[in-house]
Amino acid sequence: MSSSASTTAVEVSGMTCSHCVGAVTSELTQVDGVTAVHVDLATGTVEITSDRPVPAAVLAAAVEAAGYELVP
Ligand SMILES: [Cu+2]
Repeated sequence: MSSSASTTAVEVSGMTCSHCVGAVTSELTQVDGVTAVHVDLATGTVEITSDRPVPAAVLAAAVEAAGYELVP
């Protein structure tokens, strides 16, 4: 694991089942620099690991592309 990797936790609203988790995970995984995505469905928390800092707006756009919303 690289020491320059960073992990960001965000909250996503609207996820209700494993399909939602899959959609959000798939969109975020395609974001440039993102190396891992872990979704906690119970809390709506999404942990994003990237090999470089990823702007919050880029993460928000990916979550929206999946059909969900980032909680500010
Ligand atoms: Cu669902």
